[in-house]
Amino acid sequence: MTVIAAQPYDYPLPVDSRRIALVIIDMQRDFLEPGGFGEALGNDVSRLLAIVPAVKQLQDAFRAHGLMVIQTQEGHCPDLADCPPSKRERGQSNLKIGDQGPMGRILVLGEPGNAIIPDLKPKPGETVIAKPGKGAFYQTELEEVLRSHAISHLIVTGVTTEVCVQTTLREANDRGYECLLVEDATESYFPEFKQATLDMVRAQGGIVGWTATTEQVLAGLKTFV
Ligand code: C5J
Repeated sequence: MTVIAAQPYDYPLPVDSRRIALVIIDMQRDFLEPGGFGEALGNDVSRLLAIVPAVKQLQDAFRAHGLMVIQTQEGHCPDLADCPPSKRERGQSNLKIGDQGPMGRILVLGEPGNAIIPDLKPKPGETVIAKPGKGAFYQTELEEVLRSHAISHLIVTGVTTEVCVQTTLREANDRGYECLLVEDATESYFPEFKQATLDMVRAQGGIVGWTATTEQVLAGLKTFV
């Protein structure tokens, strides 16, 4: 059996490599770039930017092996019909979803700040899932896409670890997907929340899934495809 060295134990790869997909969550300008929404809220975005080379390495490797790469993008339609009032009203920030932010309307699809960062720009034909919630399965076509491509294994990356990444991992795990979270290709504005998420995912024999480094994933992929 081919595996990726991982925690809490080796991650078994499927016999058919086409069943594995890379999922890149919400690597959007507003969350990552200086001058964006994340920084306007007082967050240190350099923490998130630091994972871009690792995510890019994985994106390049999956593309080179002809494996599926899926990106997600948190955003709402311009009339905010898909944004629950609770989500818009939550918090005490002056900037709310739909307001004019430093890079266009906050969390509105099609706005400059809502785009995926240029370094990870999807290629024509690659799947991009626009999602109104934290989890990538909620009110999206993700499950249908995965089923139509017979995907069973998800290598998960992106931001932020304890919010959209963890929610998506849990949704995927409940749907039967074998999930591996890449330790150095995910990040949070809060280092302790990232660490807690890694610990939670792989606790109790991998109750939500596995974790491994980018290097371990790349080494596993090499023996696999
Ligand atoms: C947040 C995300 N934190 N991608 N989004 O609102 O984690």
